[in-house]
Amino acid sequence: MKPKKAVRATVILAVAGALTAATMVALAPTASAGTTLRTAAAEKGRYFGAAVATGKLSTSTYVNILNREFNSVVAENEMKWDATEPQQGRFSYSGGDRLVSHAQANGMSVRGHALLWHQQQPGWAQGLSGSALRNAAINHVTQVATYYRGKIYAWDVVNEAFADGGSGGRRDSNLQRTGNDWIEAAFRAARAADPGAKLCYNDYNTDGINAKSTGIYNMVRDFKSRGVPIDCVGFQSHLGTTLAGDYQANLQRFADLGVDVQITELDVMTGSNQANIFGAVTRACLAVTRCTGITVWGVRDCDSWRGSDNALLFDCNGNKKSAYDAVLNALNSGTPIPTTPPPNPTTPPPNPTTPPPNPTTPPPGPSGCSASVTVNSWTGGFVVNVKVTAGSSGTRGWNVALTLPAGASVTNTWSATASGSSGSVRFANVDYNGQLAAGQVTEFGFQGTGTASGLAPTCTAS
Ligand code: 9MR
Repeated sequence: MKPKKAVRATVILAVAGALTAATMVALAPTASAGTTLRTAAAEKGRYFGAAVATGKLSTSTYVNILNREFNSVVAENEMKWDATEPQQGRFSYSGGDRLVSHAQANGMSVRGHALLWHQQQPGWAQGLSGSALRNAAINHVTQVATYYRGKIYAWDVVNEAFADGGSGGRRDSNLQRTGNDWIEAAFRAARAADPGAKLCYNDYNTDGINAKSTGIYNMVRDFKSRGVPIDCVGFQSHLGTTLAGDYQANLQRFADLGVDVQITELDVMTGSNQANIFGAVTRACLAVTRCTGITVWGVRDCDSWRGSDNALLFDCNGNKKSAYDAVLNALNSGTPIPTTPPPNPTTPPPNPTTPPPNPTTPPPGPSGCSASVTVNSWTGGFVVNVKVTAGSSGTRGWNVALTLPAGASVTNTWSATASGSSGSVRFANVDYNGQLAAGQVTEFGFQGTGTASGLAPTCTAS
């Protein structure tokens, strides 16, 4: 996509101001000024990240800036579908692994980009449609998110699925033609594969309240109301020479739905307004409590996909630009994420005459264990997420049995070991999730072909 250059009037955000009294009370004391982007952002409880081309990790100017200034990275290309599954079912993680190792060695978190996107699909996927494509896409999400489980702070599960222009609807693509539920199927599969990662929807031309951002807003609201797992929305922010006056208000309306927001691919057209816009975007993020971090889409101007736009914070020699100073100043003067307010000292203590709960009463719940399933199906396939809850004695291990309808079969399983693939199937715990304390919950999942209706799991503890 191209950055949109003519965006409304030239309105630079005047941020701050709008803190409620309650928030003010809860703020941490002002921290000392950070001298790098990463320290300044960390002092405000945020990350500051860059998109990285792993091939440049051996260029010293590049890597010196990266390590000094950034505490989050995202692969510019190496974790996309064409890179990670170049042939169907054959996965390649070398580029992504290199970035993850670099991040781990340098105290950086990793954003994962992107599990599903209509662009940069491998040729074999471009040639698929219908349930074959749906199965392949969900399998891709499952495999890649499982492989990187525990290493990714936030995944762009789905990238750029909404149309430009005024429709506010979905973009046509091979993925969209598998059925409108492809996005929620992807989010459910990602949650089952890596329950610890934040799951984001990511898009561009959403830098303000407009038809496209409103379409996404409505999807997120719908997902939250139906329990589809979504944790965050990424605003790419490939910007031109102006910034929408409601940029911050747009972030805030998403945050008010109960998701985090992140600026995920920031770059800005060169010119007299560039530093102002970088500063205004940074201030907007810091003024929104749930804006957890900012990523710029590259390190130096010459690293950028935008070529002669000179759209980043460092020039080609690695010198800081005035845009850098604007961002650093905005970070240092921004609002820290509020700490949890201390309990109100004027609240009266609980009534001392209320008898304490009887300590000999056993905790509620049966001994053994119980299991429940969430099924996400589409024509020809399904993903099942199984929640195992330990009873009052806890478990040393567990076994879940269920019967699949005729014609259904399991194609892969995560966080459990399956015996059998059709009819009666049993799933046993793996090493790390067998031992559960009373009431503790663990989850595993499996994917299959056919239909998985009416599943009635039974759980046996050992
Ligand atoms: O910066 C990426 C560039 O190297 C690739 O050639 C391009 C391929 O489509 O993707 C660029 O990154 C895009 C990102 O993945 C999604 N949002 C738009 C970014 C810029 O096009």
